[in-house]
Amino acid sequence: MKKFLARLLALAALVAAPAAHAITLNGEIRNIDGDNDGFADDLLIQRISFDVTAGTSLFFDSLVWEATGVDLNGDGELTGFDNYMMLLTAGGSYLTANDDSGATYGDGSVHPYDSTIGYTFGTAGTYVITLGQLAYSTSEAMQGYQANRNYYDYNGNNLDHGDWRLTISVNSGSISNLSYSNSNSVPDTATVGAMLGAAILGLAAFKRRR
Ligand SMILES: [Ca+2]
Ligand SMILES: [Ca+2]
Ligand SMILES: [Ca+2]
Ligand SMILES: [Ca+2]
Repeated sequence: MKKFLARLLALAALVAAPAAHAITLNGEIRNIDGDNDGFADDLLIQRISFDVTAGTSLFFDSLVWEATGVDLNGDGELTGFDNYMMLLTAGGSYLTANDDSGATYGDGSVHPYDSTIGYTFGTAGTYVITLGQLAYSTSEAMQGYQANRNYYDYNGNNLDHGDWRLTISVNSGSISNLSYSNSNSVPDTATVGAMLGAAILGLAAFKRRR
């Protein structure tokens, strides 16, 4: 009877657990004047902050390398760079980082240069995931740029920026207060949620019309 009860409780927990879901963000890196010396000669490192509850398990999956000539993220451009991701606490303590990954293909990636990070957060709090061109230090991740470094596309395309897409799969726990500012795609971090919502609604409406 005890065994049966335990099994029933386990089943109830399984049913009550929220289904895994994913959040998709898009942006670009490009040269900016990060050190304010009057020259846009510093390379942006995208910073995305978020809160998690204790025990939250996330999988960060990037898509940046459109090596097959197919516009994988549907932004009308073919770009690519060898990206690198780093996970830190809001205070700047390094947690983990990844350059290349064999687990990157679930989001449509075609090249292992697209990094991934899987991480389970033991402590609730605010954390930061960063995405930039290989490679950068913890202090560069915190300031959000690499000084005196120019962007270059992977195959010499005459582009001044690199597009990226980041899919965050929430395998357990919860993520909130996702916020990032991207100098070209997102004007105001406070409106990111609203814009994402509007974009999703817009896409749904577009799909319905077709
Ligand atoms: Ca500068
Ligand atoms: Ca593209
Ligand atoms: Ca990927
Ligand atoms: Ca890489």
